[in-house]
Amino acid sequence: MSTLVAATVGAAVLAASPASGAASTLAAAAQQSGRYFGTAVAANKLGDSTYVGILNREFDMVTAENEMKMDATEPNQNQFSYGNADRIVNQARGQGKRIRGHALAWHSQQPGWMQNMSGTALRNAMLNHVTQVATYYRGKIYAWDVVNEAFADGNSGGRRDSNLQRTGNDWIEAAFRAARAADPGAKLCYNDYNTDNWSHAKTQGVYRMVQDFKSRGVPIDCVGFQAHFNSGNPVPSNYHTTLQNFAALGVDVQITELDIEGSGNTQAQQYQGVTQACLSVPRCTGITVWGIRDTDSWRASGTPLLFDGSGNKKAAYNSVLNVLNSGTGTTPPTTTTTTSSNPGGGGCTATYSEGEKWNDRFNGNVTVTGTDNWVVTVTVSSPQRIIATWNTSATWSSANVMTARPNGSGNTFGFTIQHGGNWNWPSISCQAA
Ligand code: G2I
Repeated sequence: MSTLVAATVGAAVLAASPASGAASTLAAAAQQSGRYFGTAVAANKLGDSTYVGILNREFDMVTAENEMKMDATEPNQNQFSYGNADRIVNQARGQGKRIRGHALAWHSQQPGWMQNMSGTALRNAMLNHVTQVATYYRGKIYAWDVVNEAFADGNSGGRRDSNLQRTGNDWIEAAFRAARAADPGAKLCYNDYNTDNWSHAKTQGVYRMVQDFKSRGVPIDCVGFQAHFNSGNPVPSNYHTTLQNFAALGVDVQITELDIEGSGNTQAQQYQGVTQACLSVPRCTGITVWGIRDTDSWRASGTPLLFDGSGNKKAAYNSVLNVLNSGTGTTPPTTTTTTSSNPGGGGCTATYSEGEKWNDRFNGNVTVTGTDNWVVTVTVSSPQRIIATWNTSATWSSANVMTARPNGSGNTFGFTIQHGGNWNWPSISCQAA
């Protein structure tokens, strides 16, 4: 396997300190392109002032390293326990940080009572867990890892055997539907490791599942790439391709558990490559590292993180910060724009922007520039239906295709889409009339 060694690595990127005027923290630097920079946090370290100092200064997204897992949140069936998870959530929210929820359903870290279950009883217990935990944290979670690590390693490209898998192949989509119903505002992610190399069977297997989910309207919004790297499993040279191909399915992609064993410039270059890969994909919305100091890591002996055991910034820190500050980041969309011009001259641009979301429906708005006399075509995909409009006069040429014209309210109009589980944005085009 070839490792990623960017041709552009040079003194500027690995300089000891950021250029003047550039952002001086990971979060501020990531925010310049609309992204976040997060870390995993352990509740039992929140009394460590060095740890909390770095956390508060550098990161704007937090993942509970273990405290939201099934064994932690439901130690006895139907008895939920949120103390340690809440400590992390409250600390993060108190500092204005967002939360990635990790993880609702997983073959590992199951409480003992669940490990011994099977069949319908296990399926129902899993769905109840997803519903209860996602409901408890409703409105507080940016994105949930709904299902974690469900694909097999090796060359099969298929599912991992587990008690959950043996409840039926549809257990993953059932978990996603339950999560959507419980917290419609959270992005719902599938999260896995060894899915970074585009040519690996496991990557392809996950890709086919996401493609299938999107085509059938199963509610999935994002794919998490854990990104645990070491010399035996280096950053692949085709990482950008992997992220871009998943994003092209209509999902956000996120680096969710990044750590890279090593030291010095070799490690810094690998971190640089991962950061560049994310910045080059508009729908790569953020990066999370799996811990703060090397000594906080689950792989502490591999010194895989951005701060040393004393909390000092490593070369890898500076390389990540400088890439984030380089101004090369594409911007994640909350809007999409189409421009068209008429053969005889005149044209217009229509910009779609996301509105509010509910369990069963979401709003969208379109703003037209270039003319006051426009015709905008809004096409939704099955089973979606437009059930309300405002600030426009609308006609339908088929159930999926709406034609919108000005009604004297200006050049911004909106609509509500009943989505039937399909959260894709409509496609829009405008004509100057
Ligand atoms: O294994 C690395 C990560 C792989 N992807 C999913 C992540 O959830 C996973 O995180 C690790 C944590 O970093 C470890 O901290 O998950 C492990 C468990 O699967 C965590 O290890 C556990 C130990 O197994 C327990 O013995 C220990 O009590 O950490 C617990 C708290 O330190």
